[in-house]
Amino acid sequence: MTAKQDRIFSKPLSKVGDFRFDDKVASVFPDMISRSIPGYGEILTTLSQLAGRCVQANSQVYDLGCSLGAATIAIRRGIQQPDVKIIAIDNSEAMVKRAQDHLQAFVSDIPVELICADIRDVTIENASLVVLNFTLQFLAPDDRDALITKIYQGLKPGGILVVSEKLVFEQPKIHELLYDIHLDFKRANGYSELEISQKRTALENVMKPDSREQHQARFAHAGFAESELWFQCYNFASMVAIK
Ligand code: GEK
Repeated sequence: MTAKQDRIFSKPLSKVGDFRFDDKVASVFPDMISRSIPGYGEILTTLSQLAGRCVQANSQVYDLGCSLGAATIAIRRGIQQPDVKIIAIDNSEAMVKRAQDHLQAFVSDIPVELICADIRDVTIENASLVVLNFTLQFLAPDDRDALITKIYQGLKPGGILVVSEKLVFEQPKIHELLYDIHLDFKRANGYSELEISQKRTALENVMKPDSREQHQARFAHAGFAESELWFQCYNFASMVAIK
C-alpha cells in the first residue's frame, strides 16, 4: 500500500488555523510522519525489541496517542510473553477509525483494545510497557506531570515507559543549529518553504516541546528510579524510564 502524499499546507492559506488531527491529517498521516520525524522508523523497530525484552506475562501494554496504530503494530510484533493485552488510545475519531483497518491488516493473536478517549481520563493498570510516541508534546504543559505520575503508578515493578518527543535545547546556538538541520531534513523530503512555514504556524499553539532535562526531572519526580535518552536525531529523541 503506498501512502497518500501529504499536501495539506502546499497552497497558500488566507489564515493558518491551529493544527488538528482531523480526517484530512489522518488520511495522509503515514506519509506526513515519516517525512517529518527523523528516526521514526528506527524508533518503531526498537519499540518492537523493547517489547520483546520488557513486556511481562499477564500484563497490559498502553500506546497513548496511538494515531493509526504504528507503534501498537510494532509492539505487537515483538511481544514474547503470554496473556498480554494492548490498549491503544487516541482522542481523534478520524485516527481511531482508520487505526482499526491498519491493525486488521496484520495477523496476530495478541488482543488490541482501541479506544477513542483523552489519555488524561483513562486508567492505567497492570502495565509492563507504556508508550507515548510523540504524544506528550501535544498535551497542555500543566497536565504532563500528572499523566507521567499516573503512568508510574499503573506500571508493575520493572515496567518501562518510552517517551519520544521533539526537544528544545537550553543552549541557544545548539537549539538553532539542530532546528535548522531538521528543516533541511524536511526540505530533503520534498516539503516546500511554504509547507514548512504554514505547518510551523499551525503547530505554534498546539505543540509545546520540553527539554531533555525537563523530561528527566519529570520522570524522577513521578518516582522512576532510572531514565535515559536511548535515541536522538537532531531535535527528535526517545527516552526510556524504568520503574
Ligand atoms: C505513532 N504515536 O505513529 N488524548 C489522546 N490522544 C491525544 C491527545 C490526548 N489528550 N492529544 C493528542 N493526541 C503515533 C504518533 S501523533 C504525533 C502520535 C504527531 C493524539 C493525536 O490525536 C495524535 O493522533 C497523536 O496524539 C500524536 O507512533 O503527529 O507528531
